[in-house]
Amino acid sequence: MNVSKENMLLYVVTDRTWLGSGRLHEQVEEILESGATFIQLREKNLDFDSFVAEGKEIRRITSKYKIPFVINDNIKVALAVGADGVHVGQKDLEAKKCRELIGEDKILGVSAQTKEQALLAEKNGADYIGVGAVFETSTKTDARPVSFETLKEICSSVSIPVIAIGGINEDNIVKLKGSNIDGVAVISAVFAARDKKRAVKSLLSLAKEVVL
Ligand code: TZP
Ligand code: MG
Repeated sequence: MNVSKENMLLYVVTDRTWLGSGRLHEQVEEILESGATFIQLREKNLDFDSFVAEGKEIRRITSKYKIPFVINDNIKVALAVGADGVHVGQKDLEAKKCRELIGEDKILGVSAQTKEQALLAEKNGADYIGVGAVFETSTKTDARPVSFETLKEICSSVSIPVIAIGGINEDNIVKLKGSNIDGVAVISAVFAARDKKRAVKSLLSLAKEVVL
């Protein structure tokens, strides 16, 4: 499935770390209402049934807002939920195998840290590439740093959309200008924010400036 470049602008990845007593799907609704253009459900500690139940709630909301919705790293969950696709990293199932399992109609996102990985992912059926960590982050402790030069090189090498991820916030997002990315992916800049609506609106308008 082709994803439109407009959908890559502000890609929000879920995280329960700052959830407190709230419900994740309610936060996702707030985030979509405020203009997020893509949602990835990322769960590292849920069992299959709870992951699917959560996914179905978020599926309902993303459908209502007509926003693409992918599941991190778990094809079985993605299919059970009726998500639009999956996102996999370099340590997960390889892109080619993922594409075979999900079929041509689903979205396949792949994380890459080098030009070679990005080109291979594109060849193997990826619809977009996530590149990072572009800045320091404590959200994913094993994230490898990717330089601005490498980010730029990846953008000019592949013809599918590229989004940057890792430590991106309202203060540093402008530093990505000139890299030729199609959007940014964030976790803590939205989920750790006290006012998520304000954070999303601000990041979206900054992302538009960076991508232009
Ligand atoms: N992949 C590379 S960095 C990262 C992921 C999932 C974490 C992004 O989280 P944050 O809070 O936006 O730095
Ligand atoms: Mg992964």
